[in-house]
Amino acid sequence: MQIQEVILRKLKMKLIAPFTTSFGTFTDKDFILVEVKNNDGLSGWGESVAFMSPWYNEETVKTNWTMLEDFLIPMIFEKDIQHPDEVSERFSHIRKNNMAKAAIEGAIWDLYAKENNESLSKSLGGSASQIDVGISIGIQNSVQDLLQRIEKGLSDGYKRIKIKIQPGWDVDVMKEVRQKYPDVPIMADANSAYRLLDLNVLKALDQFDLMMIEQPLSSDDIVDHATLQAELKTPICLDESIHSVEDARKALDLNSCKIINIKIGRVGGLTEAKKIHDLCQQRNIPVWCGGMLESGVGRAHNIALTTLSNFTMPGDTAASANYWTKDIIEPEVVVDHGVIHVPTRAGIGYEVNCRKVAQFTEYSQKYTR
Ligand code: OSB
Ligand code: MG
Repeated sequence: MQIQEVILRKLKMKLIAPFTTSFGTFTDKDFILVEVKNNDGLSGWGESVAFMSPWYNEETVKTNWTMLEDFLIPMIFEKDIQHPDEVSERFSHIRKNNMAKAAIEGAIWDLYAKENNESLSKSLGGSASQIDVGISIGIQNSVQDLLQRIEKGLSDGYKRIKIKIQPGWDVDVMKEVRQKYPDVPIMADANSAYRLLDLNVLKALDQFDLMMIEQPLSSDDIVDHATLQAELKTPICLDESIHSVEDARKALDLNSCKIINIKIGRVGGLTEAKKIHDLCQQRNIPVWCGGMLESGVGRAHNIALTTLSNFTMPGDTAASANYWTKDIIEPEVVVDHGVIHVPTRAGIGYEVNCRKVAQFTEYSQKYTR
């Protein structure tokens, strides 16, 4: 593969409803869309999942733009690529900046699949024709609002409900949720809002028979999580703490978690995501695909990754309509009885709607080999 041109676009899309986590509230989604073009004018698409502020990890839209412009794009132009697995290898002497790396690596994977006239799912070694999905519900203003959101999620067919928690929005809230929905598969995501000192609160969540609790402790921790897991019945799932297959190996060696949430951006791309998937499969650790409020492009990458065989738990890749009035892909991602039917067309399997992209683009820059 020879990449002839890269186009970066900064988009802003309004979320249908604000999304609140323990680290902040999103009303809009600001992100970078990456387009890579080969000699034949074929395009591959990738999406950076970095936010405007460094509150989920240390990256931002601006740091990603700088990394892409100053380092990653020039490295892609340096020499041809035989296989997308070479991209993460080529980037390996640049520390972290995983979301920036993943954005362009994802575009190259899409282009590679299109050049081979096969689906991205197939290029990655995936085989599922449909994937199970759940929904992630942000912190609400009232328990009443939360119960309404759960009701809507269930009537839309989602296979499990993830509820964001934080100190003061946890045990009492979950009690009411369980009263109304005793049997629904429910999990909690704390986004690092607790410390070991909060053990009593976290232990109190055990009574609700949650599928898992996601990232209860610090975003960089795997040691305290091991201490906590030994005390909890509820399985811990790590999100923020896992940036690589090496991180995953260490967390599993320490028994810091029983489940891993794989996000392509957080781990630096699809190649690393596959490695984590494979390691977890060997160790009998289930994985599922996390979400970062992606547009259709990032969503399509998540869907392709989720077709690998150890993605045995419903992911966070909900329907386009859960986030956007109008997504930037055609067709949009739809969820039918809690499943997404995996597209079989070449590459990410959805057409990027250039008119919509233009409408949401605030600025863009073209780079030529
Ligand atoms: O921790 O999984 C998370 C959204 C933004 C930042 C972090 C997270 C989330 C979600 C939403 O839980 C997942 C989605 O619907 O895309
Ligand atoms: Mg999470």
